[in-house]
Amino acid sequence: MANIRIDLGDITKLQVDAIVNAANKSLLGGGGVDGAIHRAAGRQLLEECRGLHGCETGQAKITKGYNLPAKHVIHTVGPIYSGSAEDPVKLADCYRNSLDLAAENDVHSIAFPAISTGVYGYPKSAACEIAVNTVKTWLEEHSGYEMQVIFSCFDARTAELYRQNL
Ligand code: AR6
Repeated sequence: MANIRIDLGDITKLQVDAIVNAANKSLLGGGGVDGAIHRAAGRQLLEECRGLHGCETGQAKITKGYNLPAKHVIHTVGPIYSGSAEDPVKLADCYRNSLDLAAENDVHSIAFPAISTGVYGYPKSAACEIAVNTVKTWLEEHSGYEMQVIFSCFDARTAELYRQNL
């Protein structure tokens, strides 16, 4: 699809309307991509996040990007992988709810990390397939809305998995 691309590198460097954070329910920072986003955005991001009072798994909340090149951060909470039937449902919810929130906020370019595939242990290949299918479906259902989607991959193996699924 013309409006989807893969970027190999650090999501915090991307100049887009919104980057998505793979956060935890507290929304108060952590390791992985969450830590990198908070470090790059600065203290003000944490202050705004305190006012959001957390987020449920599969849901999404939006803040400003502060010192990031991205205008906004969309914080979503992926499922902690357990092998249950809920996992793929919640992971798909993350992508769909982030895109809905993006569109409500006039976001026309958005970058996603591979949600849940780090600390939360979701098998990369399965997670990648869900990410691609959910994003493609959303774009098809919102074909009148201009949206560029970037899959931000921190390592070459993840980028290759996206390439295969696209
Ligand atoms: N840019 C793009 N992708 C990245 C970056 C980066 N700078 N850093 C890591 N990744 P993870 P999760 C990739 O663990 O599994 C946090 O502590 C990484 O290689 O960041 O959803 C939160 O606070 C992996 O493929 O998120 C939560 O507690 C992907 O991002 C918990 O981790 C997601 O890895 C969330 O775990």
